[in-house]
Amino acid sequence: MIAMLAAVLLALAAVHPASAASDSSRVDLAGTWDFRFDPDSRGEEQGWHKSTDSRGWVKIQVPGSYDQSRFNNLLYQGRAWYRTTFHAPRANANGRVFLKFEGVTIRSKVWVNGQLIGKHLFPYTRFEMDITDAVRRDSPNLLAVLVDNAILERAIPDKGWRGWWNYGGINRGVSVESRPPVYTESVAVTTRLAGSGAWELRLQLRTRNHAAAVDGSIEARVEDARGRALWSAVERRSFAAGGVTETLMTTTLKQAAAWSPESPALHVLKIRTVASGQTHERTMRLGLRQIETKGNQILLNGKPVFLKGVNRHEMFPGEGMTVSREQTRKDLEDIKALGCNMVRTTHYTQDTSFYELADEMGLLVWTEIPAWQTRAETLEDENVWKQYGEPQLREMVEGYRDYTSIVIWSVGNEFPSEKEPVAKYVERGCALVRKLDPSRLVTFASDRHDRDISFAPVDFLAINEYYGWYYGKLDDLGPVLDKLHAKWPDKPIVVAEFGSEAIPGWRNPSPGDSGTSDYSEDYQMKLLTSHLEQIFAPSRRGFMAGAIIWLYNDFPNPSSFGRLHPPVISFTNAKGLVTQDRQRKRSWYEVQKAFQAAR
Ligand code: ADA
Repeated sequence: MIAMLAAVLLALAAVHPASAASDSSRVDLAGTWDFRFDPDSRGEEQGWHKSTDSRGWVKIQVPGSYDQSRFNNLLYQGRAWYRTTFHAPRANANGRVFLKFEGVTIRSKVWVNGQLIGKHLFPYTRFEMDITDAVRRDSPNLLAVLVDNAILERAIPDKGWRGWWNYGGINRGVSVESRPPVYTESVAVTTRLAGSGAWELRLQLRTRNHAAAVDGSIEARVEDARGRALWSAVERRSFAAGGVTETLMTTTLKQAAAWSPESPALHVLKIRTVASGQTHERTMRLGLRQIETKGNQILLNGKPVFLKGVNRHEMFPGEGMTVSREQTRKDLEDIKALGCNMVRTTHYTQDTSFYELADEMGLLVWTEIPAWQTRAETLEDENVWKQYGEPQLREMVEGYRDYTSIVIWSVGNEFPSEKEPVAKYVERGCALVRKLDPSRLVTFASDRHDRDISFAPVDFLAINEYYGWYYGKLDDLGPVLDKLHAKWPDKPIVVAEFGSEAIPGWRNPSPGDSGTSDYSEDYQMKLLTSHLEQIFAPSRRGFMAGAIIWLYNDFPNPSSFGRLHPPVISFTNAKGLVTQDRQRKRSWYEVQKAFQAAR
C-alpha cells in the first residue's frame, strides 16, 4: 500500500506544475516542460503520450530547441517528446478551446489527456488545433507533443536542404485559447489608395458557428493610435448551425495616415462578433499601405521604392532559433541604422515578435516557405504539392497576412527553376498565393540567371548571385543584369542575395577580383561595394528595384560552403555584416555609406 502511494506521489511530482487557472481566455504555456529523446521510435508504442511517469524524462525550457539546450548544439535529427500539464482557460466555458503553436520544427503529433489531436508537418509556420473534445475544464490536462526533425526524402524542405542548422523542437511559443461558440476566425484586410489622401479598406471576414443557428452581429471599428474612432460599422448576420459565414465590409477612410518605412503609422482594427449574448473580440493593428509593380518599378503607396535590404536568419548563440524579442528589436534597430528599408526573412516565416516589430519600426518584409534548393523530383511529386506545398503556402499567407510589413510572399529559393516541373510548381504556387492574397507581390529567389524558365508568373525577378565568390569575377554582375532585363523588359529586377565570407580581423591590403579563398574583411567590403555600384549604376535605374545583401548575421550551418572554409569558422556561414553575437564587421559601415548615398 505504502509502496503504491509512493509510486503515485512520484508520478504526480514528475509532472510539471500546471499552469495557473486563469479567468482570461488565454493561457501561456512557456516554461519548464518534461522532455525525452526517442531515437528508436519506442514512445508511441510504450504509451509515452499518456504517461506521467518521471523515469527517463528530464527538464527542458519551452520554447527552445533540443539540440541547443540538451546537446549543446550537436545536431540531433530524430524524434523527441515534450510533456506538460495545463489548466484550460475559464472564459468561454461553453465554447471552443484551441492549442496554438508558433512554430515546431519539423513535424509534430499532439495528444491531450492521451487522446490524439492531430499532426502538423511544417517547421516554421504557426498553427492551431481544436482540443475542445479532449480537454477537461475543471482539472489539469496532460499535453504531450512528439517532435521529429528528421529530414524527409520528399517534402518541403527535402533531403536537398542543408542551408542552416536544423534546430529541432518547440522553438516558439505555445498557448491555449478559448473562444465562444461563434467567433471570427479570419480577417483578410486589403488597403488601396483612393485618391486625395483617402484609403479604401476592404475586410473579408470568416465567422464560424459551432452551435445551433443563431442571429448576431459583427462590428468592425478602426481607431487611430490615440483611440479615436475613424470608422465603425455593424452588420447583422445569421450564423448557420455548425457553419461558416463570410462577410465583406468596405469603407473609405479619409485623411488617415499611411504606413511606410519612413513613417510607420499604425491604426487599430477591432472586430467584435456577438451572438447569444457572448462576444468574441479580435484586435489587430492596421497599416494603410499599397504595394504593386508598374512596368519595371515597384511602387509603395503609389511611388517608386528601391528595396535596400538584408537577409536575416533568426538565430542567436545560446538561443538557437528561439531569439528573444529584445534581441530581435536590437537586430531591427541595427538594420534600420544600416539604411535598410526592408528585410528578407531567410528562408522561412519568423517569430511573431519579428513581424510585430517590423510593423512598428517600419521595415518592408519578404517572407517565404523553406523550399530551399528543393529538388525537381520533389517539386514535381503531386503528393508533395498536396501535403507540403499547397497547405504550407496557405498556412504562411493565412497565418501572417495580418502584418502590414509583409509586402512580398516567396514560394521558395534556389530550386532548379530551369526545369519544367519546377516552372510548374512556381506557376501554381504563385497562383495560389495570389488567390489567397491579391494585395501583395509574389516571387521566388532564383540562382539560375538567364537559364531560368520559371519567371513568367512572378511580379519581379529575384536573383541570387555570387559573382566573385563561388564563381566569376566581381564585375560580371552588371552584364548579367542587363541580359536579364533584355529578356524580361517589363519586370523589375531585385538582387535578393550577394555576399562573401569575412572573419573579423582578417586583412588583405590588396584584395583581388575573385575570391573563393579570400576570407578577409577587405574582400567582403570590396565585393559588397562593387556589387552595390553595379546595381545602382545610372544605366540600370530603369529596371533595378532592389539590393538585398546576404546577409545581416553570421549563423550556424551544418555544411560549410566554399572550397577553403577556415577551421575558425567551421559550421558557420560567415557572410554576415555582423558576427553571430552581433559585432559589426568593417563592411557594415561600407554598406551603410552605400545605402545612404543611394536614391
Ligand atoms: C545560397 C542560399 C543561402 C546561402 C548562400 C550561401 O544562395 O540561398 O541560403 O546558403 O547560398 O551562403 O552560400
